[in-house]
Amino acid sequence: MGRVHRSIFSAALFTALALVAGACGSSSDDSVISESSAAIATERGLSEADINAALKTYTPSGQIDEYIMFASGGHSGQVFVIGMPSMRLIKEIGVFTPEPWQGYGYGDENHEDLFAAGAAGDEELTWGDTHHPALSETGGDYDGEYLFINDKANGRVATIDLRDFETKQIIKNPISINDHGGTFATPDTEWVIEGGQYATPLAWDYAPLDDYETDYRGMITFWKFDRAAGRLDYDASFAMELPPYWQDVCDAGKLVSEGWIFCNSFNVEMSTGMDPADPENSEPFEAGASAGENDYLHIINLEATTAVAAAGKTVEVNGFPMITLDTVIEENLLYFAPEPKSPHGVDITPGGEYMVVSGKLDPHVTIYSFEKIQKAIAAGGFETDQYGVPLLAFDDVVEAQVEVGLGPLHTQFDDQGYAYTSLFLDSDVARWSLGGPYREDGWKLEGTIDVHYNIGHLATAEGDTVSPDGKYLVALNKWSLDRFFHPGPLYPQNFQLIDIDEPGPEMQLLYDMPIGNGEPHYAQIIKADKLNPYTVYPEVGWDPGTMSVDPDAPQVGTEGVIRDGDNVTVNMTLVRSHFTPERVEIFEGDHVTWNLTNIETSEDATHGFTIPGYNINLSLEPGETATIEFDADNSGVFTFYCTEFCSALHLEMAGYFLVEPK
Ligand code: CUK
Ligand code: CUA
Repeated sequence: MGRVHRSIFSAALFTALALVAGACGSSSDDSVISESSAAIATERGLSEADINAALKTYTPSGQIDEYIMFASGGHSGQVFVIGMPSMRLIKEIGVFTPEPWQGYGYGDENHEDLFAAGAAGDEELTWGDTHHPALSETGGDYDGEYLFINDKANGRVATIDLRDFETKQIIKNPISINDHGGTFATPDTEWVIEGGQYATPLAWDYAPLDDYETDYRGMITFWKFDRAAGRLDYDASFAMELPPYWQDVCDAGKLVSEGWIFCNSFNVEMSTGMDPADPENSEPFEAGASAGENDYLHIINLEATTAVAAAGKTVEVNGFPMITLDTVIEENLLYFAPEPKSPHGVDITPGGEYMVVSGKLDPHVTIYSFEKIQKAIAAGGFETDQYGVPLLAFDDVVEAQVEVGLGPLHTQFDDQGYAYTSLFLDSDVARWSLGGPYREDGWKLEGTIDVHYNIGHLATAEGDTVSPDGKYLVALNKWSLDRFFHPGPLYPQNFQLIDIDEPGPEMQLLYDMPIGNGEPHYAQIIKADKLNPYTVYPEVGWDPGTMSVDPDAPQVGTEGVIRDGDNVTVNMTLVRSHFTPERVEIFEGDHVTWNLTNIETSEDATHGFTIPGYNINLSLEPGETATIEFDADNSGVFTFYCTEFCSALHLEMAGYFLVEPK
C-alpha cells in the first residue's frame, strides 16, 4: 500500500511530459516545459502514474469542472457539492442542520418554517444523518432541477432546488421514526421513494419487543413530487406497510422495468437483539440478524400500488394514508425473492433488465432478471413468507452470480457494459462485465483496484441513469488511516477519484480528497452543463421560499421603522456599503418583524446580517429578501453588521440596534 517514490527521473516519464507539452501546441518550448516539469517531478519524487494523475485532475484557475458530485454529508446532516475531476469542495448545502455561512437556521423565517415542518411532534430537530441523494430525472436521466435526500436518523426527506442550491422543504415521515432506503426517484420523478430500516410500531407508537412479530412493522413511503410547485406533495403521498424485516436500500426500475421498485432487506430472522434479562435465549443483532442463509429482495409493483392508493384502499395512520400489509397481499403489490447472506444495496442496470444485489457475507454479486421475475410472477403457485407475501424461487429469477471479492456492498455502471462493486472487507473496487445485451464476455470479474480504506458506496459519472457516462468513479471510503495528516483521533473520510475510461482489468487512482465533515454515504455525479443555477436572483425582492418576488419586500424608498402598539416592523435595504436605516431604536418587550432586502444585482455581491446576542445571522444573496421575527427581550445596545467582506468600506456596513429598558 506504500506509494512508490522515485528519486531518479525516468526516461519514460520525460517522454510522457514531452508528449503532453506537444499536445498543448506549444511546440517551440517543448523542451523547456518538459525539463522544468521534469525537475519538479524529480524533486517531489513523483512517479509516472502520479504525473498522469496530476495531468488528469489539475484544473487551472478559472476552468470549471466537467462534473458536479452531490454527496450526502452523513451525520453532518448536509449535502456536499464537489467539482470533478478537481475534487474541490464548492458548497456545503445546509439541509437538516443549521449552516451559519448560508445563514441557514439562524432566524430567517423561511428556515424556521422548514425546521418546524421537520419536527418530530414537539421536538425540533437540528441535525440529520443524510444517506442517499437523488437528483430529479426526466426519462431516466438527471435533469439538473432538484435534489432530494433522506435523514436516516429521524425518518425525514428534504427537497433542494438546484436553481439556488437551497433546501426548500423538510418532511417528517408521519408513520416511521427512521428510514434508510431513500431517497430514490422514479425515471420521471413522479415519485420519490423513502424506504425504511429498523422496524418499529407504526406512528412512533410503543409496543414491547416481545410483540415484535405482530406489532412491529417495516415501511416504504411514496412521496408524490409536484414539479411545478417544486415540492413533494404531502397530501398526494402514501405509505406501504411491510413485514418487520429491516428494509434497506431501494432503487427504481427503469426502461424495461419502469413501474417497479426494488428494495433489499435484512433481518428476515426478526432478531430483537440481546436480551440482558435472558442472555441464554437471545443473540446480539450481528449474529441474530445474519443467522439465516437468505433475506428477501422486495419487488414492488409501483403502478398497481399507486392505483390501489388512488382508489382509496388505505387506512389512516397518524392522519397519513397507508396500504396495509393485508391489502398489499390481496392486491398482489409485493413479491419476495431470496437474497444471499445479509444483503446491502440493490442497483438496477442502465437498461433496467437486471437487479444487482450484494450479500455482505457472500463474495458474489447476485444478478436477478426482470424478465424472469415477470415470468415467475405470471406462473404463480408461490410459497409465501410467514405473513403471506409470495416468495419467488431463487433459481427461477436469478440470471447470474459473479464472484467479486469480500464484503460486496454497492454497484454502479458505466457506458462500456461494466459494473463496479464496492468491496468493504477487501478495500477494493471490483470491475466486472455485464452480460445479456451489454457484453459478450459477460458475467465475469475483470479486475480490481485498491482503495483506502473500507469503502461503502461508490459513484460513477451519471452512473445510475439510463445512460451512464463512465469515465470517472469515486470511492467513498470510510477510513483514511495513512492517507492524510491526522487531525487528532477523528480521521477524515476519503473520497478517491478513479479513472475508469480504459477497458480491461486496469483502473487508475487519480486523487484523494479528505472529507472532514461527516460521513458521506452515497453520491450522484451529474454533467455540470446540465445544471443551470442563478447567478443572482431574477429580481430584487426575491423570496427563495416562494421563488418569486415578495411584493412587501423592502425596496429603495420604503425603508423605515413602523410602530403599531408593541409591534415594530423594520424595513431595511442592504447595498455596498450601508444598511438603510442604520439606526433602529425600540423598547424592551417589543415584538419585532425585521424585513431585509439585498438590492444588489451584481454577481457575488452577498451581504450578511447579524444581531449579536440574539442568535440572528442571515446571508442575503443579490436580490434576496428575508424576514426575521423575534421578541426584543434583551435590552441594551446591539451592533448589527454585515458579515461578508463586501467592499473596501465593509467594516462601515454596520448599525446600532437600541433596545431601551422598560
Ligand atoms: S448505505 Cu452507508 S455504505 Cu446508507 Cu446506502 Cu451502504
Ligand atoms: Cu456588506 Cu460587508
